Amino acid sequence: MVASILQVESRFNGRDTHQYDWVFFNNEDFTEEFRATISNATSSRCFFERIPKEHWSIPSWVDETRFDVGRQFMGGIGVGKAWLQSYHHMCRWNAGIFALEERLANYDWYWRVEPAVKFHCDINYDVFRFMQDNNMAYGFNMAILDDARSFPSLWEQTKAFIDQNGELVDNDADFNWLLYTADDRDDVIRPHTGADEGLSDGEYNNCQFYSNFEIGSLDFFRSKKHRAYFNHLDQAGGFYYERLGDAPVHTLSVSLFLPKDRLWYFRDIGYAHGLCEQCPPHEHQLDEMIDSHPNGPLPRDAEREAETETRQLGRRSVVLGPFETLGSQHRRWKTMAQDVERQKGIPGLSCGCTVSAIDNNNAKLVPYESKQRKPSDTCIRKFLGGRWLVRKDMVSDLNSVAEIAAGSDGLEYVLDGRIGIPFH
Ligand SMILES: Nc1nc2c(ncn2[C@@H]2O[C@H](COP(=O)(O)OP(=O)(O)O)[C@@H](O)[C@H]2O)c(=O)[nH]1
Ligand SMILES: [Mg+2]
Repeated sequence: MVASILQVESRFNGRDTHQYDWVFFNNEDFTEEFRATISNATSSRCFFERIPKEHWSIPSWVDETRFDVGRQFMGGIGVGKAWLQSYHHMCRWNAGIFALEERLANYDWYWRVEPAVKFHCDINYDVFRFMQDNNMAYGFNMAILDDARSFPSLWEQTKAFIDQNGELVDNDADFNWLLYTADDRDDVIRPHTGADEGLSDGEYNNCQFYSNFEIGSLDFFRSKKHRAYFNHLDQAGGFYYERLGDAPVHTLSVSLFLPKDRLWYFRDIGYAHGLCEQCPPHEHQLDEMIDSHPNGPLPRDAEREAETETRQLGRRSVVLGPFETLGSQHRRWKTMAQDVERQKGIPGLSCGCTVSAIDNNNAKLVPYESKQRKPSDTCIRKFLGGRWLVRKDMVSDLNSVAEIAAGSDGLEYVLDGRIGIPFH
C-alpha cells in the first residue's frame, strides 16, 4: 500500500493545491504499525475505517451450503479467486456498499487506489476538478474482457431489472458497445442438439471497465438507480452463488443509468495492475517544452503534420518536414540541452513507461479454459467507436500477408493509440 501511496503523492496529490484525504477500509482493525507507516507516507489527512460487520457478511437470504458447493466448483474450473470467501465479500462491497459507508458521506468524489499498483505518469491537473467541471460521473483507464464463467446470470438479472424499472435507464445511455453483434467470432464448441441455437446477438459481450482504477461520483453510486440495481443483483445471491465482480456491475450500471458523455477514458493516466498495464503517448511533454522556450514556439503545426504523415506510413522515425529547417532543429536541441542542464543532467520523464497500444490488455483476464465468444473489436475500441474502429487495408501490405499466413487473423487498426491522446 505504501508503494501505491508514494506514487499517487509524487505524481499527483503531493501538490499544495491538492492534498486530498486518504480513506482506508478494512474488515478488521488496522494495526498500529499500518497506521503509523501510512501516515508517514503522506502529509494529507488519513482515516482508517473498519467496515461494519453487516457490510462484509453473507446476507441472511443466501444459502451457505449452495455458496460453498458453488465456490468449490468455480475454483475447480479456474475462475480466479472464486473459492475465497473473502473475495466474494470484497466484490459485493466494492460493487455497491462502499459508497454508503458513513466516512464517505461528506465526499463527492472517490479515486480507488489498490495496493501494489503503478502510476507511471505525472498528472498535471486536478482530476477531481476535471470531473466536476466537465460534468463527468465515472472515469476509467482500461476496458477489457472478463471471464464469462464468473457471472453466468448477470445479464439475465440485468434484463429482468430493466424490464421492471425501464424508467431508470437514462435517455442518453448507450450500451451498444456492451452487446454482441453478428460480426463477433465464436470459439465455443457446442454439442449439436438439432435445435436452431443461433448465436446470441444482443447479449452482454463481457466487456468491463477494469475497476481497480476508477475515479467516480459518489452521488452516482449512492443514487436510487445504482442502489436499486445493486440490491436486485444482491437479492438474487449472485455475489455468492456466482462470482459477480464489482467491475462488470459498475460497468453495466454506469452504462445504463448515465449518458455516455458522462463517462471518461483517462488514457493520460499511465497505470499498471498485475499483468494489465496502459502507458499513454508522452508527446505532450515536448510540446510543453517548446511552448515555454524563450525563443518562442517552433512551427509546431507544420512540424506535427510532417511527423504524423511519416508515422502513418508506419515508420518510427520523424522525418524533417518542409517547414523544419536546420535552424529549428538546432533550437530544439538547445532547448533540450538547457532542460537537461537545469535538472542536473537528469531529464525528468513525465511518464516512466513504454507507450502501449490501447488494446494491449483486452483478453488478459480470460483464461484459456473459458471458451467464450469474443467481440470482433476490442472493448476499448467498442467504447470509443468512430475512427477507432477503422481497420487497415491489409491486402497490399506484404508484412500482413505474411502474418496472416503465419496464423494471425490479420486485423489491424489504422489508429493504435500510440500517437496522440485519443480523447473523443
Ligand atoms: N479488507 C479486505 N480487503 C480485501 C480482501 N480481499 C481483497 N481485498 C482488497 O480488495 C482489492 C482487490 O483484491 P485483489 O485480491 O487485488 O483482487 P483482484 O485484483 O480482483 O485480483 C484489493 O485492494 C485488496 O486489498 C479482504 O479479505 N479484506
Ligand atoms: Mg488487485
